[in-house]
Amino acid sequence: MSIAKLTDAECETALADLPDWILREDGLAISRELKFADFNQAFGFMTRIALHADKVDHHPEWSNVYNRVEVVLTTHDVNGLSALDAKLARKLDTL
Ligand code: H2B
Repeated sequence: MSIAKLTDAECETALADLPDWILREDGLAISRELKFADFNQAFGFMTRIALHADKVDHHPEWSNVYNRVEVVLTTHDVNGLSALDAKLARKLDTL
């Protein structure tokens, strides 16, 4: 599947819809930190995202410490952001 890298203007438009996400300084990734009640909630969230990510074949970079999950989204295939990152970010926001 071929996917296009978002232009700067498209990144801005996408981020306007994603207020909890931060554009990395180099403009090639977005990130968000999520906090849960405990590890069980955090890992349950990661499990649901993992199943979704594999289904859509677009995977987050992330780390977890106890109740905290740090997520970085980027599209390796275009070396930057694509519509897939915006879509996955919205999915994370809804779960
Ligand atoms: N995830 C992310 N975040 N970026 C990609 O470019 C990507 C991916 N590519 N998951 C997919 C898998 C690709 O490697 C496979 C072959 O479709």
